[in-house]
Amino acid sequence: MRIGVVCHPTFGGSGVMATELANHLGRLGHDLHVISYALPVRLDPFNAQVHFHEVQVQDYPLFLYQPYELALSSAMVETVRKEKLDILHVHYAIPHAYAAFMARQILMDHGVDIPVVTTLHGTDITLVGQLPAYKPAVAFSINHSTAVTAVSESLRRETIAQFDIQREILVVPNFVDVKRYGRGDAAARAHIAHPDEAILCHVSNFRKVKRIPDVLHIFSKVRAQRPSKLVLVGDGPERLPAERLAAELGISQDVLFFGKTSDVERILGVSDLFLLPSETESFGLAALEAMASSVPVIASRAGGLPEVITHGVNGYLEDIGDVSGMAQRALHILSSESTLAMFSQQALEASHRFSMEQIGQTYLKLYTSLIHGGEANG
Ligand code: GMT
Repeated sequence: MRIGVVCHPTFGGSGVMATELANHLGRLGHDLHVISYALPVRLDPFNAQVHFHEVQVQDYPLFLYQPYELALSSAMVETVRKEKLDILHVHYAIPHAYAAFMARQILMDHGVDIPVVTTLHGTDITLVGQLPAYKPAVAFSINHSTAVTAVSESLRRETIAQFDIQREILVVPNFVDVKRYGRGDAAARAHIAHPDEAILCHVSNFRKVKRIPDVLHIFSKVRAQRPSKLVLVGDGPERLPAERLAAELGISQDVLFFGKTSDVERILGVSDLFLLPSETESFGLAALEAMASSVPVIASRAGGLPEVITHGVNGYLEDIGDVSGMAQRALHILSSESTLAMFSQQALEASHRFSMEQIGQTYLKLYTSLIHGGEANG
């Protein structure tokens, strides 16, 4: 199959999912053409089946804002025609689903009718998609995609509740390549913490929705009861305020800001607990990656997180903002080696429900049915 993929190239979960899916399908022998404004971080340079096409945005002094969607639609048209693509899969509705609709219309004038799959990831529906400047265009492009998938049942329901949706939306959850993750040894751990210290971890793009202050307050309460370190991976607008809050709480010496590192697997591999107290989270790919590294998760009972984490089995879910409850749960998991080992083992087992092989097949089946004119969902 010849598949076009459109995604944001950044560290966010939708770009990671799109890229890992492209890498995986490429390894299965399909031809993948990834279209974006920059090389996606996780795109495998050693996979000859995966090709990158950069969107060229032309500058012109008349414009205050350069028309990226136009350039993207043109790049899609050009790539579909040149590479004879069978299908386009766009990740994150804004602006990709809208640009894909235009590309499809243009291609029809060239006698090409290409199916478009739109995958909704989260804030394209729950936050950005709600802004009046985008909402009608998001609803329109969801209704006019050939097929639409959402990464959780919660996101599917939210989309239907928030937009005037005239079509079916399939749930295809995110996945993890469990082979990439594993436990690090004592020597690796020693780089971060003393042998008697627990290692708590958080990975995100440090935006308000992640409730970074809650991460610090939970850690501060845990640290008051037992020696521990907090590793923060990622960067974004909430990072500087977080550094200030850590100082105010007097915990700076035990909070390590690692920024945008590509060593997430190794860090998860030495972590004991993962914290994700988000305001909303359509799925929580970072939590799934932690679980694949045998790390239990303390999270908020929000969005699609209960579809990934089972309360009391591979972590705990508490109300949004309940930092005391989350700290208590963290301390319980860390209370003995056997409790931690049990939660860790159960986290690893749960991650296998979201295997890359299985979800990859689900997407391939969807593509096949659409290429052959099927009405997979609408
Ligand atoms: O909003 C973000 O955090 C970024 C966004 C993205 O595009 O990367 O993340 C969303 O998509 C991820 C991949 O499907 C999900 O795992 C995240 O839960 C989701 N984020 C939110 O819903 C806040």
